[in-house]
Amino acid sequence: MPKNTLLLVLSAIAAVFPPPILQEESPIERPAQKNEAAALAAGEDPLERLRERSDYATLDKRAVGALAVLARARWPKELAGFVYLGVEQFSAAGTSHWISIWSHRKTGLEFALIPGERFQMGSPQAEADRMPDEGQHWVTLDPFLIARTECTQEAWMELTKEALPQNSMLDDALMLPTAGLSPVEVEAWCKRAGLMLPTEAQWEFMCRAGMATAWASGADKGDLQEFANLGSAECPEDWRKIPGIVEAWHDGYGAKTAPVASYAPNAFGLFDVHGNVSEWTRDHYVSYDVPAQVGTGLRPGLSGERMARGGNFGGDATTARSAKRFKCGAGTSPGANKGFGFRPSLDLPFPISLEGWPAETFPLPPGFAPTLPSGTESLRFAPGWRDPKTEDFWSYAFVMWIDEPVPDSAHVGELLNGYYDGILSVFARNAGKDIGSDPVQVKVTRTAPNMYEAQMHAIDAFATFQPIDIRVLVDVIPEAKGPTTVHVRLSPQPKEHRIWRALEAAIASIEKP
Ligand SMILES: [Ca+2]
Repeated sequence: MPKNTLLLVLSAIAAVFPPPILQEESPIERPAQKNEAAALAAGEDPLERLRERSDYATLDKRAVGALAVLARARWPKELAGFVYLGVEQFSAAGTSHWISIWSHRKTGLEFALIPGERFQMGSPQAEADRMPDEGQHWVTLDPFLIARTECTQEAWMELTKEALPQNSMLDDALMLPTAGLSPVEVEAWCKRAGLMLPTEAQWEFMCRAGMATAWASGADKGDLQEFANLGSAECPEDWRKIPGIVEAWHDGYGAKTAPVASYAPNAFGLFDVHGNVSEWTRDHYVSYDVPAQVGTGLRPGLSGERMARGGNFGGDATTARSAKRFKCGAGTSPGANKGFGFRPSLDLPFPISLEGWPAETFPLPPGFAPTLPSGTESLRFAPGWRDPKTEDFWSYAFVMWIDEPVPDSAHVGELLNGYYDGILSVFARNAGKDIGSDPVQVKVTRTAPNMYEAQMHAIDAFATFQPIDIRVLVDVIPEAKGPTTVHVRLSPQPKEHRIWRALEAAIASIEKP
């Protein structure tokens, strides 16, 4: 029997429990906002750093406070709906982060400003009970706001000024999560509140709070006992006989939701990321073979199957893993399932200007590398791509549409090798320099299905005629019909450097000729 159906059947026989007691929160420290803002305002744009370096953005209390103040200048429209409360430090599983806290005016929910970062989504091969659809890969996120708790019944009604829809819990306890509503219903509420659902990638990033382990509480599932309302020893006898439903421990709540924030938060200060209710996400269920969009992490595609994350009061620790993807088929009626709720979020847009980035389009194979496949290539160059005095040096992006099947790792290496041996030899010859007959060596690593990262050692013939090490990211997008699309970004800059964001934007700006 699918777990969904089981929840429906069994929630009816849930035992009666004593009234919930809310955990008292530690007081929030309120920084001297003006001084901090002034201290940082003199330097470079700190929001650039907020986007790139979560260690900078969450390990330094002063910086987090100042960034929060400056964020209001950057996003006046988005943050007008919030009151800044201050910064607070959160610790879990030996990790600590400073996070700025915001109160959402229309709903009263508390939000955390989550820094942007490039993070590894999915589970490592060694994680117990992992599923094949959790392949590990890199996703780049911009900062976003997300509720510290699941949406409560109180917050829902605060906005609508009406009783909850019939499907919901209809419980007297206002601090219980809103549950039993379909993704369409909760999206309508979010829209009315000026909020949205988090993308699946945003959800996993905020859930992990920097932890690569199976749970935000660490690698040992026993630590979840203080951390999550899962299926537990309080559940009815029938539940405990079924594998995958309950853990042997007591967590204080049986076959029912707990008031939000009844358990310890993760290292970003977010409650109930594991358990209580599974949380709807913006994405439909789409394979990780489809690259996540840079910024929001959204994977485009309408499969009809909606994603929910984090597990709920009717599942064991495995079903609540950070990487676990739970899909609800188009034919099911998740709206009636009391194990499903949501946690609203808000994207903070970070448009990247590509002003001054020249674009060019060439037929393939190019004259300098006649062995390459036929097709078309479109490029966008960072303004200083041929100037070794700039951070843009050797930084550009291109899309190739090649009349060949999907290349594998070895073929990606051959493509890069052939391309750069050819083009550098031409540049060297034109400059009257000798860089030898084999100026390029490439080492390719597969980072996810159809995603590759290459280290390219080359003799630079664009400007310096000196050795240079270039990092190259290659995504291959298989097409059902027609040419294979290949995205290539390259730069000698380290992966944290802002140029990588611009290169992603450059790829996104390239349209098929
Ligand atoms: Ca949850």
